[in-house]
Amino acid sequence: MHQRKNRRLGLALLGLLPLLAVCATVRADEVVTVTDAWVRATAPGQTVTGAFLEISSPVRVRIVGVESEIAESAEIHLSAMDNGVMKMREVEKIEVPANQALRFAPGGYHIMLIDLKKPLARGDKVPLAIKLERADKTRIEVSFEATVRAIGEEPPNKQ
Ligand SMILES: [Cu+2]
Repeated sequence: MHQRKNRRLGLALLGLLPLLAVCATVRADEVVTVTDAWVRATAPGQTVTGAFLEISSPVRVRIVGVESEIAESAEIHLSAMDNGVMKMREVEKIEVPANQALRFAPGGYHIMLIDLKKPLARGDKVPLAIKLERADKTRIEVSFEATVRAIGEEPPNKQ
């Protein structure tokens, strides 16, 4: 079991060698960027909502968790059509490829904020954190603020 793991890790590291040679001084936590972060406003009585953003990194990282102090819990979700019905499911991790922005958008990946501690109105700022794992398994966290947008005021879909 252990040996198998080590071999896989060895292969992963070999794959990284050319990249390390090019950017040996780049540290993922200094350069992972989150842009266009926004949260959908809540309707009266609503205790869950979604957060959306774009994340990019010059080195491959893996999203392994999300957090916000305004919610009891937060999960990474993926929405998808299933027999004509939009459904969402929890995703444990997402790979963010090097130099290729990954978009969280309505109808796709989103951060689900569950059991909100207060209602969210247009213009509110929501603190969020994304936990990331580097190729060498060390972890970093990116913290940022998302702006609450009113329903119907969502940014146009870029795709
Ligand atoms: Cu969801």
